[in-house]
Amino acid sequence: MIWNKVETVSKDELHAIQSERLIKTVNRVYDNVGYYRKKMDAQGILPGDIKSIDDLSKLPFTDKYDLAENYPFGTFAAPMSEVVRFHASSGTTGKPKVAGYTRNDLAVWSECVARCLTMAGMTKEDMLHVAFGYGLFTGGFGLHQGSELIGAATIPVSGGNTERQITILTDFKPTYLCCTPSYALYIASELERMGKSKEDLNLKAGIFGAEPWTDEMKAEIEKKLGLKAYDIYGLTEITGPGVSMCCDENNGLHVCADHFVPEIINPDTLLPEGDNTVGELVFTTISKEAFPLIRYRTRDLTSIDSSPCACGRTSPRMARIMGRSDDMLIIRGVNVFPSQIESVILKSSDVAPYYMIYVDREGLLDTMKIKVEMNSELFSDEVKKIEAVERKLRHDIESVIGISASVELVEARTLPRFEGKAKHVIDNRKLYK
Ligand code: DLL
Repeated sequence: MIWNKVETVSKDELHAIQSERLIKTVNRVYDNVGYYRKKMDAQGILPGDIKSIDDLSKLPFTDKYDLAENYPFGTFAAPMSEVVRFHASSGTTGKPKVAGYTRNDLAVWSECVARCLTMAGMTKEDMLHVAFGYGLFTGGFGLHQGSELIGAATIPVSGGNTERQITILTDFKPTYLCCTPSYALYIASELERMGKSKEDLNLKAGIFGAEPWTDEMKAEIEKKLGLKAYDIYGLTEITGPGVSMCCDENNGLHVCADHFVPEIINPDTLLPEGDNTVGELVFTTISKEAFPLIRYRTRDLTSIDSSPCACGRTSPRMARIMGRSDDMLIIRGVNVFPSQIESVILKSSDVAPYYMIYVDREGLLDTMKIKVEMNSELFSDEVKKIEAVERKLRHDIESVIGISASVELVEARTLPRFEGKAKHVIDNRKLYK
C-alpha cells in the first residue's frame, strides 16, 4: 500500500516538482533571511541563477555552526506570527538547533510520517504505541501526528517508566511500537524480567530510529519482541522523523524527495558523489516555510540508490546510516565506527546486547576498552570459559576494526540502559573542544 501517489511518479515528474519548489525556496530565503542572502552574494549567486534542481550544487552549504551563529531564530524565513511550533535538539556546538514550523510545515511533516507508517503496513485499523519522547525532541510528536493522520489509534506514552510501557503493551495490545532501537531491546529485557514474553504482546511491527543501529540489532529485536522491525530516519533540522523510511523490500530508506532533496558529498572535497558511493548526506528542504535549509550537511554517512524499488515507489533510497562523521572515532590513526563493534557483539550468543566503549590516551597512545555484559548462562560458567569468550571477542573486534582493543566482560545489568538515544562511547581524550 502507498499513501500518496507522488511516491511513484516518474523521474521526470519528480525533477519538475523539485525544480519548481527549489526555485520558490531559494527566492524565499534570499528575500527573507540575511544569512542566506549574504552567503549567496559572497559567492556571486542570485536566485535567478537557479533554473532547475540541476543547479542545486551551485548553492552554498549550511552546517550546524551556521545555525549556532544564527541561534535561535536567525535563519527563519517566516515571521513569528506564522510559527505555531518549535522543536530543538541538542548539538555538539553547545547551542541547541531550533526548528520552527508553520501550520503548513506541520501538515507536510505529518504527511511524510503517514507515508512512512504506510510503508510499514500501518492502517487506520492499527494501534500505535509511541514510546519516543514528547517535548522538544521531534520523535514523539512526529510519529503521533502521522499516526493520527492515517487514523490509527495512537497512544502517547512517551519515553521512560518501562514497567508502565509494558503494562500498556500487554493490556492495550497495540499492533505497532515505535521508539529507539536501544529502548526496544531494553523493553524486551524488562518484559523477560517481569516473567512475560512476546506471547503476551500483540505487536506486528516496530518502527525504530533516531540512532544508528545494525542488521544484527534488528534481528535481535525482531526475535525478542516477535515483530517486524522497520528503520525510520530524520533529523530536527530537516523536519524530524519521516525524512525517510524503509519499505518491506528492506533495501534502503525511501526519501520523501518531493520535500527533502538528498545529495551525497565527499566530506573532504565537498564534491557530489554518484549513486551507491558512501559519503556525507546533505539535504535541501524545498517546501518548508519557517525554517528552510539549503544544502544542510547532516554529518550522517550513507549512500543513495536511485534505481526503482520492487515496492513500486520511485523515490531515491538511502542505505542504513553507517554512523556520523562526527561520531567516528580516530584511534591510533584508524577510523572506527561504534556500529562495527556493535555488530560483532550482537553476533555472539555468550553476551547480552549491552556495551560501552571507553577511549583514553595513555602518554601518546590511544587505548580503547570495551565493556560487554555477559548473559546469565555465561556468568554462572567457570572463569576459563569467560576468558575464552573475552579472547574471541577481542580477536573478532580486531579483525573488523583493524586495531586492538581490550575487552572486559561484566556482570549482567551493570551497564547503563537508555530510554532515548543510546550513548555507547565515552571518549576521555578531550581531543575536541
Ligand atoms: O532523531 C528524529 C527522529 C526521531 C528520527 C524518531 C527517527 C525517529 P535528532 O534528535 O535531531 O532527530 O537527531 C538526528 O539522529 O542526524 C542521525 O545521526 C540520527 N538518526 C536519526 N534516525 C536515524 C536512523 C531525530 N534511523 C540524528 N538511523 C540524525 C541512524 C539516525 N541514525
